[in-house]
Amino acid sequence: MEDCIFCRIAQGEMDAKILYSDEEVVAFQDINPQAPVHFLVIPRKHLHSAFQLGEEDQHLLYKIFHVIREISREKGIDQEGVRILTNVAPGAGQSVFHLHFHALGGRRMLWPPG
Ligand code: DGP
Repeated sequence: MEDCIFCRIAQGEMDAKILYSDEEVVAFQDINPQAPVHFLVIPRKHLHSAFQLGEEDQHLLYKIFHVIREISREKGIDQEGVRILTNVAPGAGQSVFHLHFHALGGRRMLWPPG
């Protein structure tokens, strides 16, 4: 989608610190990190949110979680704990309307979240 910033990052038209990229998914540092480690993993396919996932996207979900695990290992946070989340709709905090999973670590996570 032309006016989607995450599509533009995935296509290399906008700068981001890319951590991983293949034909299906892209991972990059969050521009406004909320923890010592905070990255996002997105499908290249433009989906508005997790609620637009279809049965045909099952592999994509596996892939996203696989990439999160691998990057978490590389960053050395996989053992101590990683908060993985996706916001759906503004009321839950979604501000970019291209499906993305946050992965946060490197500090103690609180529950309940704000
Ligand atoms: P959410 O609020 O759940 O939709 O998360 C959107 C996240 O995206 C937020 O943590 C900040 C991040 N973000 C927004 N714009 C950019 C950008 O242009 N580059 C990068 N790297 N991250 C962005």
